[in-house]
Amino acid sequence: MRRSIAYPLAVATAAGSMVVVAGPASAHGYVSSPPSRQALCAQGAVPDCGPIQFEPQSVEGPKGLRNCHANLSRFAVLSDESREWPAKAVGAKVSFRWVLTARHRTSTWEYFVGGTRVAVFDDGNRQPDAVVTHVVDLSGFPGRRTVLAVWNIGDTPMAFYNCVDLNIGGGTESAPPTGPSQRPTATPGTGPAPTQPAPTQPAPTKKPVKGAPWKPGVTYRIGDEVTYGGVRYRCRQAHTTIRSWEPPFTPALWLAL
Ligand SMILES: [Cu+2]
Repeated sequence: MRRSIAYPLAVATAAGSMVVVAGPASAHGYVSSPPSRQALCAQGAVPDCGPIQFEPQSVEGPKGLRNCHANLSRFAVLSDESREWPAKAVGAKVSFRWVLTARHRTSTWEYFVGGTRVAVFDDGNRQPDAVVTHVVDLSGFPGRRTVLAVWNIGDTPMAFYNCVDLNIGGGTESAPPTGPSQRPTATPGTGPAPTQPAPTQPAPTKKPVKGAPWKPGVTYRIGDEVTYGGVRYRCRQAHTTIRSWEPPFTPALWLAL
């Protein structure tokens, strides 16, 4: 699309590595939470994804497709089921959060499980906010599922596609079990049982420290403050960061202080 905002994608990170993407950067939108496959690639949670890791917002294709990569060969990894895509444990009602870097007029947002459309949100060709959240009832689809989330653009024939792997049911959002729970067994006759270790905790979430350097792969909330390039920024919209969305290039997300 021509109305995209081109964020500079050649950004020197603090580590000194250089991200270079050929051609104009197209910035559109993707599902950041629960993390879509492209978000997992961008966060580095799934390695070796190829170019999608630098532009998770760019899985764009004609309307009506029903796959994860919008028929784009350079993003084919997104439909590779041999990858072990981690499934986020969620309750029956799931809040899908999109981060949009180009707020295109929108006809509808659709959510599919298998061949079934489980939810549709009609925006009536309006311009959405930079962060859009939908609550979708997935109680009819327990267990491990791949949800296809689609953003249908209002003024072009195009749409954006996201596959989100979920483990649906079983209460609120929590980390998936990391293995059989360890239970110390007291050997009879050897005295008191060993001290019970703390029960398995959910994986610690990266909690931003106020004023700490901006980092990719961190979930920031409104009001969080970071430092980048010697400038302090305050988060304007909750989101999970990716490389190439450093605060100077994402005014919709960060307010310079
Ligand atoms: Cu666009």
